[in-house]
Amino acid sequence: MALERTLSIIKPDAVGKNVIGAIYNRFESTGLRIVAAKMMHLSKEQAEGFYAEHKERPFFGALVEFMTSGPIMVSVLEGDDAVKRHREVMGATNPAEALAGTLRADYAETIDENAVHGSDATESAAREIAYFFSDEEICPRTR
Ligand code: RTP
Ligand code: MG
Repeated sequence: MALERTLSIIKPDAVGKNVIGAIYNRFESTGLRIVAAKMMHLSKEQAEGFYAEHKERPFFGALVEFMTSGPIMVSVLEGDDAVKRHREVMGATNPAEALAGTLRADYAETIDENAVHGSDATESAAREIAYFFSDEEICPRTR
């Protein structure tokens, strides 16, 4: 198994529900380590840039509006197979299809407001981490 990093976003709906700690707890108990974190309230430009790959999709406008509707918690998670492991903890994009015990089953209401984001591959993880964090802001494990 490879040690990987992935980008996590706790989205405005979940921050509004006051479950940042509960979600971090789930990451830690599944073997993922938080190596960088910050709270942000994205501008329209920042949200559009982050989701640029979706700009032709019909849900793009609603997605940007949602992601700018309140603060988010952005984190870098590190661990063995972190990208896949994180996606498993998150559950399916549509919470109606998310397995019991996943974050989206527990905290998401709809496909549009689905509590969390996670990078979908190591390449997108590298790009997404660099979108929000400088190298100096990432603090790998030392003990
Ligand atoms: P994410 O990027 O947020 O981790 O979610 P994902 O990979 O599971 O889903 P993706 O296809 O990348 O879509 C990004 C976000 O856009 C919203 N979405 N809405 N109404 C729809 O059909 C629809 N499809 C996607 C969701 O908020 C999704 O997380
Ligand atoms: Mg995605």
